[in-house]
Amino acid sequence: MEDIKNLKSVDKVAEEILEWGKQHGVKSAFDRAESLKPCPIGHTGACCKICYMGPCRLVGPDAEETAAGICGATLPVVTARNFLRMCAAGTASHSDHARDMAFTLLEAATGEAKDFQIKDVKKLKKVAGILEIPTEGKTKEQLGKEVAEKIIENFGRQKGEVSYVKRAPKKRQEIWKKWGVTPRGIDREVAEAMHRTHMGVDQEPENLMMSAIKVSLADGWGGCMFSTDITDILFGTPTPVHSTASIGVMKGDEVNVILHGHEPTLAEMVVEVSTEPDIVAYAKSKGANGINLVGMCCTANEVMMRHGIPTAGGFLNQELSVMTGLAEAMVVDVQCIMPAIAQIAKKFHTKVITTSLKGKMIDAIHIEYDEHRAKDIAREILRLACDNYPNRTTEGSRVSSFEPLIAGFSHEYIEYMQGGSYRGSFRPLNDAIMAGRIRGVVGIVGCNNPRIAQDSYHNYLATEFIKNDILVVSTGCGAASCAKAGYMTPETALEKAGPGLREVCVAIGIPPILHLGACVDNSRILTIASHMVEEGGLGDDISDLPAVGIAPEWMSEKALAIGVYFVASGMYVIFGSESPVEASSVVKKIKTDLWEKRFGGKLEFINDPQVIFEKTVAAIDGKRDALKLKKYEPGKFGAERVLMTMADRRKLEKEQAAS
Ligand code: MSK
Repeated sequence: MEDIKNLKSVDKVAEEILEWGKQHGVKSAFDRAESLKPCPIGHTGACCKICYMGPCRLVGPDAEETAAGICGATLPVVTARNFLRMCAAGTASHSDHARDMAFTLLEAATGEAKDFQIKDVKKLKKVAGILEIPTEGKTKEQLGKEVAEKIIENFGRQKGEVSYVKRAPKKRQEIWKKWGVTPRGIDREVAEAMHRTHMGVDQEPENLMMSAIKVSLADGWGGCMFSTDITDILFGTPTPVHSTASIGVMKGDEVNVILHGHEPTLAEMVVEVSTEPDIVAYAKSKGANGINLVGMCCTANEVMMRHGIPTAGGFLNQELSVMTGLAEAMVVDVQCIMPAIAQIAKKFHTKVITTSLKGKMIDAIHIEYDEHRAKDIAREILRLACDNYPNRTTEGSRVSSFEPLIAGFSHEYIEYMQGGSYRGSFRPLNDAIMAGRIRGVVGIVGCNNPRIAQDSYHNYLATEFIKNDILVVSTGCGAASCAKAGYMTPETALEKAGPGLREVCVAIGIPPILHLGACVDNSRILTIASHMVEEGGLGDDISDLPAVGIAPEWMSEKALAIGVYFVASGMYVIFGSESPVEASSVVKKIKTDLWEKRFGGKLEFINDPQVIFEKTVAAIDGKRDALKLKKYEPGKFGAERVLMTMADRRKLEKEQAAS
């Protein structure tokens, strides 16, 4: 890793654009991260600004023991309070996204949002079953309405528990009950976290950190999981799809429209109308050969998983994609959108279009999304982009290389690929782990952060893990990193995976790094983990699985909430980059020792990918030992059931359909 220390990115195309920017005096977050050093208080102390007797700075060599704010809040209290607020903000963000999805489902079902339909009835029925809504004799619209209403009720629920809590293994639910962290309603947990952190309420670090667990559980087993399910119901549950990744997916002779942000509703409509003859003809009338849609951040993951729309990459590629000079429009909604894009766009011809009432931006064009006329708005946006095509100049770094990938691994498909429609299960995966063919599973998720060479930790860890027979599942910008590096193809298994993992991937025809979707789709990892427990042979709780969660280049509050809900679900979680609680040994002990004792999972911040790798492997091997599984040895496997190939599956399905 030494050689990447002086790099800004290991994404070759991004590097090319950054070089162009250097030569032409165009700066981006990569440059600002160099000139703007992180505030040192975050590393060595804490800053409290929740009331205006301060802000109070708690710094100094003995700050943990001696420093206090004007009210008397100590450094551990301030640190824990700040941490809890970050988790609450992360939960609020995912969950507000989920709420919008639920209202879209409701209006699609009642016919008020005519451009939306329920596409996946099988998934709708499955979700209805989990929510204990009878399905018999109901139209998909009736059922969709009931499902949407039940989910919406989960946000404002005051008592009881979030409906999806029961999807966790029984033992896990008991642990949550025992420690009083079972989330009630999503909004209630966010409101309570904000209340507890108001001046003069919760003064105990341990109590504050337990609240962080509770509010984050409302995110994972609430907001994120609801969002994933509703998106599947409305737009289809993903199945493997071919696509491409890199900023170089933009085309020199077409109108390039970048879909950036998180909520897939408008993006789906843009995808639908982009092939309408009138729109294509309009693009041609402006001199272009057509319309090229390109994704960015998590909207990219959503439209890629369902339509194969190429991704221009994750968070740190947003300004760079404008710097190509090829973007006619960048359409944004909520989350992870840099305020800098409207400013950098002024140097080129790109129009930045904000579409959410929640997320406006100075110098951007605002076209407000309204689900009641979603397709009309999508057409308006595309026409505006087409109108802008003739304004394209020669300014910009033209780049054109990209990598192929296979995306679309929903948990349903992962189950299907291990046995087909009739015998789908997690048995083969569990068996492969028990036999030592697969050593364990790692989730590599989360953002990019300009404090770390872009993609370097993601890509290093992903390749090292698969080399060591560890299956990697990925979401968010982590998935974009591996995709841009060309690691998300089945061929990667042959080139880079260890012997056991390679055999499994070749038998099923999958990449050794599976693209599971957007940030909210981390819920798919929770579902997979729960199914693996249910399947048997790997313990009776998520905390028993030889699995680790990693966010190596994290930066957002959402990432933190995700990390904490994985810890609360029983997983060892490692974050790269810096720790927001570094200054307090009291808080550090809570998120490691205390949380491990209570939940079987812990949260560590380790800013060295080599150490992250070593600790992950040690944790996986430790879990294997605890389960008394065969000791992992590369190339030496225990007995296991034979994995079904695609051909076997088709044959079996034909036979069963015929019988
Ligand atoms: S977009 S939260 S930078 S993963 Fe979901 Fe990427 Fe992190 Fe945003």
